[in-house]
Order: sequence, then structure tokens, then C-alpha cells
Amino acid sequence: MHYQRSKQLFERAKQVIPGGVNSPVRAFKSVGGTPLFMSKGEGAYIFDVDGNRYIDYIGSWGPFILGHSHPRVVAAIEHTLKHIGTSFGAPTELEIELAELISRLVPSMEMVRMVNSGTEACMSAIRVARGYTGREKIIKFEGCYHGHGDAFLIRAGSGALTLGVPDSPGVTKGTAQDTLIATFNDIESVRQLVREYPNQIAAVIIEPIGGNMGVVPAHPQFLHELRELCTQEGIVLIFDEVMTGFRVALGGAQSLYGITPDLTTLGKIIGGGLPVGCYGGRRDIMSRVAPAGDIYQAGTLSGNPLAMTAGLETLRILVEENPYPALEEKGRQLEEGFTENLRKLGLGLCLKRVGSMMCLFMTEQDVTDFKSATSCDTKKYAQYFHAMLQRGIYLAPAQYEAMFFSIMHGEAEIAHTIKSNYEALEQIYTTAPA
Ligand code: KE4
Repeated sequence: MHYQRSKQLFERAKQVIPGGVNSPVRAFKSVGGTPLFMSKGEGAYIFDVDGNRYIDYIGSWGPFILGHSHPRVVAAIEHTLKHIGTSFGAPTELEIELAELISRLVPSMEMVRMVNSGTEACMSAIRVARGYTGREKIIKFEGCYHGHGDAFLIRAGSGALTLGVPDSPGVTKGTAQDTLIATFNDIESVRQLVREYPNQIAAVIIEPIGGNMGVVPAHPQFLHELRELCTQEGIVLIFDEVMTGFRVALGGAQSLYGITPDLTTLGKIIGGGLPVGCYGGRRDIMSRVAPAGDIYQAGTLSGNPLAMTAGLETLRILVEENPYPALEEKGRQLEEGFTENLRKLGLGLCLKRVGSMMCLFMTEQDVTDFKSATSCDTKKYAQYFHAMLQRGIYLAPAQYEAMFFSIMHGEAEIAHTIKSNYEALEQIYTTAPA
């Protein structure tokens, strides 16, 4: 494989775009090499500008559970483009339809407000929780990522962790002092903060299944105790399901755990590949959002018809086709194949999967939180990433992310991935360095 055109485009991009990319995790910083510029997506595959084809395990970081360019989604977008329009800055029926569908599928979301990204959804949910409770502190968990809002760039995961800036410059002390950090899967670390800051904590925000320090599911007991603690303390419990919403189940992670959060944030899949986020939850809380209430939040393109269409069609297909059993079977095959490879190679690496999100950690520790996640050998991950890329498998260019697969990843793609995984691990773990 050669990457000439990507190399040229990257040099040109760096002249005018910081780091040559519009989101840091794309820059291959932690795996080395030139970020690949893509030319097309089709089903389970993406093609770079040099004509190389890859089985795609990023899927735009989650949205493409149906694969790239699903014909029904493309046709629906084309129809809206031709017969309705892209944006009015005025309400349309499409926004009601998507809000109603989300509320039906995620019953805890009695009311929903559309925004344009997961970051906006999380920022807004925190503001609403603070306005509703009159309190100022929030609790987040080390290694969880809720977008790039100032309140969240404290011990954050995903790209912030990958680039080693979990606490970004530019976040003021005033902001940082209101964000308290707890340990994922450790209820005592939360209780400790609640004792230290009585009646001052507005919200706890958590990814019920961490996807930004690799894939790290919350222990059910931990999550249930967190729910009880928030209820008894009058703290708003926010599930950040931007990644897990409609990914791990039609009702999201909250339906798997049987826990009702007070607010939920969504993104990715609900936009079907176009920019959409939303937040929503208890009617008594959401009724405080302007213009119904006094807590302000707004957005020029929020609820625009094009993005609503892509999200609506995607969710409608998920409801009609219920792909989750098939995705679970694909995941089981991948997980079993990887596990068998590790056994054959005598490697005890940690592998975590929930539904169609999975992570192979380059560590033999059981990964249950940020500390154990950061025991990974990221240099080994970089070698693994490139060894898989050479074999036509496009993984996240960072250890602290998830592999996502779609309904379009069939037997052939799964078999090739398992075979490539064996060869790549053999190459980097058993072949003596030259
Ligand atoms: P966006 O603002 O990037 O749409 O969503 C932020 C966000 C919020 N909450 C969770 C749980 C998320 O995973 C994300 C974004 N996920 C990353 C991938 N780990 C986006 C990729 C990127 O930053 O380019």
C-alpha cells in the first residue's frame, strides 16, 4: 500500500488547519504515520485517496451502525434536500418526529432538545442540571469523555487522553474547581466527594459503558448504587449515551442496566452521519429549558431538516430491522476469534466488548477504570494499528477508543479481521525486533 496522495494532502492541510485535521484523534499522533484522507465510504468499507480499501472499524466514531451510505438513508436525505430544504431557523415537523421517536425508544427522555454535537448535548445537560438544582459542582469520572466543553476537559478520555492533555490549557481554574473527579466503578470515590461537598453537587455525568478509555463497562452494582446515591442526595444523574445510545441496544445502555437516569445525552447514531446531538430526560427538569423555562440554550442549526431526516431514517431502520441480535452474533464471532488467537499466541491481553463496540487493550491487566486502562503499552498498540492497516483493517488510531462494527460487516469481513489480528499480534509480539 502507498499513501502518496494522503501525504500530499496532509502537508497542504497543515498549512491551514491546526495539525491538518478538524479533530485531534484523526491525526495518527499516537500511532505515527500520515493520517489517511478518505475518498468514499460504502457499507463496511472506506477508501482512501490513494485507492486503498479498508474494512472500517471506526464508522465515523459510532454513527454508522448501518454501514456507510445506507441506500435508504441516502435516498431520504436526497428527498429532503430536493423537496424541503436544509435549514430554516424555524420549526419543522421533522424535529417533532425525531423527538417523539427518541422519547418512545428511550422512555426516560420525556422531553428532548436537539443540538448539533455530543459536546453541545453534554454542555447543555450540565447547565440545565445546575440551573435546576441551584448547585454548582459536577462529578465526572477519570477517563470518561463528554466532548470538549471546558467543564469536561479535566482528566478526560479519548483524544485528550491520547494526546496527553487530559487537562487542557485554556480551561480556567474557576471552571476546573467546579468539576470534581471520581474513579470509574468505585462508588466510594463518589460518596467521598458527596461528603466533602454537601448540597453543592448539581450532577454526576457518566458514560454507563466507557468508550473513551477503550471499552470499559460500568459494573451493574456500581451503577445501581450511583443511581441510589443521586436520588437520595438530589443530584441529577446524567447518562452520556452519545456513543452507547442505539449502539448497544435500541434503548441504549440504560435499557441493558435497567437504570433510569434523570437526563441522557445522545449523538452519533441519531444523526445518521450528519451533525446531531440531543439531551433530554425528566419533564420537570427539561421544562426549565428556555423558552419554556429560564435556563438558556440555543442553536442556529439545531433540528435542521437534513440532519433530522438522516437520524429519523437511521432509527426507523433500527426499529424495523432490529439488527441487535445479528450484531451480537458478529461481536461474539470477533471476540471468540480474537480470544482464540491470544490463546494460540500465549498472550493474556485484555479484550472487552459490549454489543458492537469492542477494544483490545495492549495490557494483561483487567481494565476496569482509567488507571488500569493507562497500563496499556501504547507503542505496541501503534505497531498493532499499522500491522492491521497493512492488512486492510482500519482501526482507531489510538488505544483509548473503541472498535465499532456495523450490520454490513459480514462473514468475509469478520474472517479477514480475525486472520489479520492473529498475523498482526504474531508479528509484533513473537517476532524478535530486527
Ligand atoms: P462530539 O462533540 O464529538 O459529537 O461528541 C462528544 C462526545 C460526548 N460523549 C461521548 C461519550 C463521546 O464518545 C463523544 C465523542 N466521541 C469521540 C470518539 N471517542 C469523538 C471523536 C473525535 O473526538 O473526533
